[in-house]
Amino acid sequence: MQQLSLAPPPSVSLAPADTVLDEHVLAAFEFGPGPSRPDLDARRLRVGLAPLDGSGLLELWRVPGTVRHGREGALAWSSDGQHLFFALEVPEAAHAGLEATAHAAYEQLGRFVAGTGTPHLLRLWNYFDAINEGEGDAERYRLFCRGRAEGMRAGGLTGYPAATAIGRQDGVRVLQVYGLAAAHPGTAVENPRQVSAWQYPRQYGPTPPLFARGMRAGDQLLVSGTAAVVGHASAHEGELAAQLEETLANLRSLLDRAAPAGTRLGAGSLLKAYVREPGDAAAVGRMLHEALPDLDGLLVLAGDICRQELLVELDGTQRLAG
Ligand code: 3EB
Repeated sequence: MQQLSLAPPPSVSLAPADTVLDEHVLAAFEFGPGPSRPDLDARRLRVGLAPLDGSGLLELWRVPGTVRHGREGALAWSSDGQHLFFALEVPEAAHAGLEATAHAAYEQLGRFVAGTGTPHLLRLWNYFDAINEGEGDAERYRLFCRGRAEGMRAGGLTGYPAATAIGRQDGVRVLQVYGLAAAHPGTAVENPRQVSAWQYPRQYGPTPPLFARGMRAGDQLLVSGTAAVVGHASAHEGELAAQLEETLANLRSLLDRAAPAGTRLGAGSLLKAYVREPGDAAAVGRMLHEALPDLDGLLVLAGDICRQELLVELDGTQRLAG
């Protein structure tokens, strides 16, 4: 198979909160309330989702090369020349609502990555408050989807990266868009159990979500937010355990399609679980450790899923068998 990514992809791990960020750290995610302070170190990103299991851990993205980092206006960046991490945090009050905010953020990040030697988007994370607020097509997730599509077009972004979109429960009206781009394109992968998100029918909103189910880069699969969506429909409304099992079936199906034989969910998987009800965290942690006893790591975070009826979503990274 052709190797598109010349530099090895970043390695991802969970680390203690007081880990010193050396020159090989591309990004360090912290979770929980508190201000994001990329002004102190552009690599230190904070997402206001309450950690419910794996509390206080950092999600660390490391590269073999030497990382430079800095800021350009509202955008924080870090790069070793092969991989670029970027973070945009845009107050919704700075624009006329969430749709315009998403438009502006995506246009800005499209223009920014185009001006670097690392223009190929691999992975994006989107976090914003109250994702399910608003009725029908006025739901904030749908407004975000529309603004994202407009901003991608305006910013010259073609092709769909792996992505996550999750609602914070913190009341802070700031759109956070974080991402990873590379000098060489990854290979986007879809899941045969699921309709591609960009082909979702009209009933889920006027503008479909633009993301790939996964992105393969070197010996790693970047796994998008995955929930109990089969075909295009939500399965097991209101049933936590059944939704989690369906989500694991989706992940296994994605690996069957995208990963070499010998890659299994478990060893080599680093997962984040987003749970709508904080009270579900312990059960989700228990079920995941039971199903995947050799998991590399798990963070359980309180977060809202983009469809009201979904209770849990997983994303993460998967090391591929050699
Ligand atoms: C889904 O399968 C669940 O809008 O970027 C997962 C991952 C979901 C990314 C996004 C949405 C997004 O449709 C929701």
